[in-house]
Amino acid sequence: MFSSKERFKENFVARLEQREDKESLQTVYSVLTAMVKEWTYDDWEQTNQQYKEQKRKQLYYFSIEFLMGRILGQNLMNLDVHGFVEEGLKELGFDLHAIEELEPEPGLGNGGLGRLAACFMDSLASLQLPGHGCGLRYKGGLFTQVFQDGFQTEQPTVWIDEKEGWGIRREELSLDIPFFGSIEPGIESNRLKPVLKDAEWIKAVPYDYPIVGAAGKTVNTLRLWQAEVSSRPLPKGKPRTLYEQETAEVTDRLYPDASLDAGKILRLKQQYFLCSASLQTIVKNRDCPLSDLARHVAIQINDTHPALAIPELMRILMDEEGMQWEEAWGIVNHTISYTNHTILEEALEKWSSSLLERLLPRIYMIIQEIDRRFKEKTQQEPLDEWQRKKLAIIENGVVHMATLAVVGSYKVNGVAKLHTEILKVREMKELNDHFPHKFHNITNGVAHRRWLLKANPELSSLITSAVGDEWIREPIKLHKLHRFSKDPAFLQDLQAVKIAKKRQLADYIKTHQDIIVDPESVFDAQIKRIHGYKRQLMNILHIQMLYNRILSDRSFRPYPRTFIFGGKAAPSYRYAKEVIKLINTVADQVNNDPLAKKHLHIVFIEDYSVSKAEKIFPASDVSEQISTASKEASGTGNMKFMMNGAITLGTFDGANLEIVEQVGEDNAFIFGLTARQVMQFEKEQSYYPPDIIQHEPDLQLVMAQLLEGSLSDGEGNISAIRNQLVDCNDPFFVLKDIQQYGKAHERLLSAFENSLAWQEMSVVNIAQSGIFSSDRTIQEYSDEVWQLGRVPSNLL
Ligand code: GPV
Repeated sequence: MFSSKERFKENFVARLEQREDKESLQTVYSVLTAMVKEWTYDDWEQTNQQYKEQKRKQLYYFSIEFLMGRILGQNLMNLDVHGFVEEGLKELGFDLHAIEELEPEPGLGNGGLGRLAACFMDSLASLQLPGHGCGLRYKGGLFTQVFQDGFQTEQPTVWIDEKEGWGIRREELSLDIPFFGSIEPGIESNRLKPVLKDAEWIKAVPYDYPIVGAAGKTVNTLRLWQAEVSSRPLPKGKPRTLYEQETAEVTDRLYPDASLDAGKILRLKQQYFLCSASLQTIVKNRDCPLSDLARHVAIQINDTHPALAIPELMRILMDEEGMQWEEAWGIVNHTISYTNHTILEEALEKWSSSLLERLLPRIYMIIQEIDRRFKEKTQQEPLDEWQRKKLAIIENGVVHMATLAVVGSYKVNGVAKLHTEILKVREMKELNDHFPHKFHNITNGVAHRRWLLKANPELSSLITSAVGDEWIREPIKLHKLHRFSKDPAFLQDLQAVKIAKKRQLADYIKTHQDIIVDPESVFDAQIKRIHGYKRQLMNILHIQMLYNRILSDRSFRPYPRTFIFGGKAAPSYRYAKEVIKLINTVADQVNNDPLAKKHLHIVFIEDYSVSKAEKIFPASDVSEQISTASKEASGTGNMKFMMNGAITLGTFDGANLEIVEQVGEDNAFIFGLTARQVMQFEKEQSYYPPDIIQHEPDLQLVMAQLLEGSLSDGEGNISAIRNQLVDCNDPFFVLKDIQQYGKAHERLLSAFENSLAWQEMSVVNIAQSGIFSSDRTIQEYSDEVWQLGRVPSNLL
């Protein structure tokens, strides 16, 4: 690696000279990527060597999604060479930023869960902990979102770049994974061994991606499996072309919403494919006797999508390694731990027994036995029928994956205090009563290095110039900023940075969406997947109410605001797609109204992604976190806004509560029903929206516009929204909370008009954001669950 700008330039120029199309930015990208790969791969080999020699416990993080974002810039940053590479390239006439944008963005995740996995990878390597990711190499990541006439349409995207990409194909580590077939008793070395007959085998080929820790040196591995045709014979009667087609499908695309695609055999195949390939490899490559596995390996399952790891590890230990049930169960139960990310009923995974049995006959037998033994155990306990149901893994022809995950794990965690509490006292009460020491909380966190250092270099420099750069390795040191919360010069600088970031975003919006927005206006952003419980509907209805009032009330001339939306809807989620159309409809009306546009602008950023998020968080003044209380397990966008100085406008939900705990009620705008109130209404079924609408004329008007008038006309069709609000009694309490939401906006707006006081709030938010670093989160997992030891790099 190069220690100076000059050496870098020399080497870079020498390599560029050997290329044909020297002038094109694409060539520059290719040369630079090749150089960074070389630096990375050296350290990678060394890290692997060290792990092998030191025989330290290794963590494997199993996840069906890893939403990594672009890699080149991040690696330059973590290798600590971003500064001089940027300067060196500039002197040669190239713009590093433009080069970075050429990298195709891997979209191997849907949202929070997948991005969390990516932040965890960064923190593991940065803390010099031996932790690796295991996932799938989907050919098409999440679809590209294109608006046509305000409607979302989806276009397939292929992100894989075989030539410049970061992955290394490890053909020699390939293995075959069986599906279908039937189990027959067999005998091997004098013991019974179930034999799988007539299975259909799919080859799993690993691609390894380097994960560079901060300050370089530690390079962990993200291993993504790709499905390919196996050389084994096909079962009788299976047409070759059908087999080839089905095989290609296994890692062809990411499911855009687990709960809406429930029951799909392909999804189950993906899950088993990931678990089996990863576990077989882990067991084979262990550096300890099998009986010691739990002391040498920790496996974390990211929600229940990889919960088949539990029966699959049982199968490997028993069928392949000859272990008895009790011993195997002891190992599984001390190796695997589970993170729950939702209590939404529809998102709790269930599989039909018959489907599981057909696709994975041996795995199903093992699940049945786990269930039988667990039922036997709980037999003595005085439980009613309902409680027994809540403890059943298999019930009425359905396999409950969350129950399997809890029973098979040694630790189960929720992702924010409130969420864990709801799990313990309500959703999983019976399981928690039975296993009182299993459940605990580990609040989510995000990588400051990507979401502050990389996304907001301007703010990062300001912070560093004030308090030094320790915060980069230890985000909790951001506390030191408190000293500046009353320093007018600092507050002015902070405001100048925010304005600069808002200008950059405004330029982007002008170029890409042809909308002119005012950087002096309040930038108010809600960026996340479009979902009923996240209540983008409440946001847009409130904007429509503001619009109505501007038109009808000549004295109402509010401070200018720009409302920014971003997010995708699952292609089959009708309601969410109608919300997108509705936002675009209101945006068209408002943005083109000569009077209203002086006060309100609405921008729906098309095709929201990690790289677009990196532009929006730093430019936002207000962070919309308005989910129905109790529904958002944690939220992680809320933390990214906070560290960039935006103020939370939110409900008492998920990690919002912990943000408020950190900054105090004076430095956030909190409104609406509490989780307790929501759950009470749900229990009593006592919420009746018409009672509310009746007493609120402005709400009446907006409902009329929505249900019969200007917002429902033409193709703007809102039957699914109508169904939710009217027929289903507004299950997300949009109309119940919307007035309080409006009030909170009013408080916020008057606070914004005192700009020094606003900046002061902003400083407090940045200063208190350290606790939401994924470094802290990962340290907690390591201390409480994985028990990893730091492997200091001896390469420095
Ligand atoms: I389950 N989450 C997600 O993005 N996808 C899923 O399939 C499931 C959960 C999210 C939660 O909704 C967020 O509240 C949470 O912050 C995030 O997971 C990370 O924990």
